Amino acid sequence: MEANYARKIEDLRRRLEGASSVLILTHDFPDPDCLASAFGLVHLFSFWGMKLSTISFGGFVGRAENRAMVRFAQIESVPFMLVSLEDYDRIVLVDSFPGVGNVSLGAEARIDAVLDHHPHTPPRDADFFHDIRQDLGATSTLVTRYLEAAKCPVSATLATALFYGIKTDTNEMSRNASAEDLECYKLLFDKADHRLLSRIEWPDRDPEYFRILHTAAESMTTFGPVGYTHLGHVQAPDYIAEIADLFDSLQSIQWMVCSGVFKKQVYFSIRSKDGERAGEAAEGIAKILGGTGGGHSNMAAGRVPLNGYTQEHALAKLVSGMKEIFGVQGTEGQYLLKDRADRRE
Ligand SMILES: [Mn+2]
Repeated sequence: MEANYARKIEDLRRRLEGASSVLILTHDFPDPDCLASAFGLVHLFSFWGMKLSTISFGGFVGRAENRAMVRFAQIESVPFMLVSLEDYDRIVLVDSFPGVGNVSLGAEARIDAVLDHHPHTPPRDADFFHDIRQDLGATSTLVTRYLEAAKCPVSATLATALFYGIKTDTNEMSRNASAEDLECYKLLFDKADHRLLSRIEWPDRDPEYFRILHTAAESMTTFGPVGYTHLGHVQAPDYIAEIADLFDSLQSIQWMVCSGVFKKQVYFSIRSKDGERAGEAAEGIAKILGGTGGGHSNMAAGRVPLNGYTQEHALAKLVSGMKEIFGVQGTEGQYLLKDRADRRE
């Protein structure tokens, strides 16, 4: 195992050799795992003598916890729209894969390295460095291994970020967590700054969060074992994932689907309690609606352009697609809060 990482990081180092600037790209609406991974790579690359590594993403950081992480760990980034690709000698993609749709980088752009743990298979003739570890619950685990193998010092702040990345992506070691994730989790636990961690995990929240909670509860509908809620327009798409996580805890359901509209696209997140076919379902629903989707067996997401259709039309299609994919076409929806309509008056 160790030797494997040593070889991998040697490949990566060679791939970056001679570069003085590296652009590290994450998903447009980054989660703690990709932020921590990118932050870890900044440390690794500077340890390797690269003068400039810049973290960038197309959207912004939405969840209060993630914003707290960026602020307290001082993870610096540049908005993708302000980045000139030609200013960078190398481009590295973390926690994502070329052409997946959640990264602003154009399909024609050159990529030098990809580090990911989502189920993607690089083409045989891929001319970029790639380490795609589907067996890992978090890219942060992979980056922790790289730092270890490179003997790069890990500060308490970096350890905290990586720990939180693994913790959130594996839902505290309960989701897709491998022995390696657990090993890194323990290692980072000892190195982390737990006061900093607590400030990240219990952040101040803006009123928008509470408005969304209210909307989510009011719109929550069950179709047998499938829960569904729609948040309307959201200020950041990661609220959708957050609500999917929270509402997946409803007793009676096996699957949870949450949708919302952001910048003329319907975003949706799917959770599966038993870790069954969430990724497949997201792909299937996206296919029916003409969008993109995919993910893990127990957590997945997708997005569909409105293409001039109204939100209502798109949602009706989303709901019928969802019912088809989960095989609950004949089931009538039940509001979680039965008196929803009355209470609205
Ligand atoms: Mn991840």
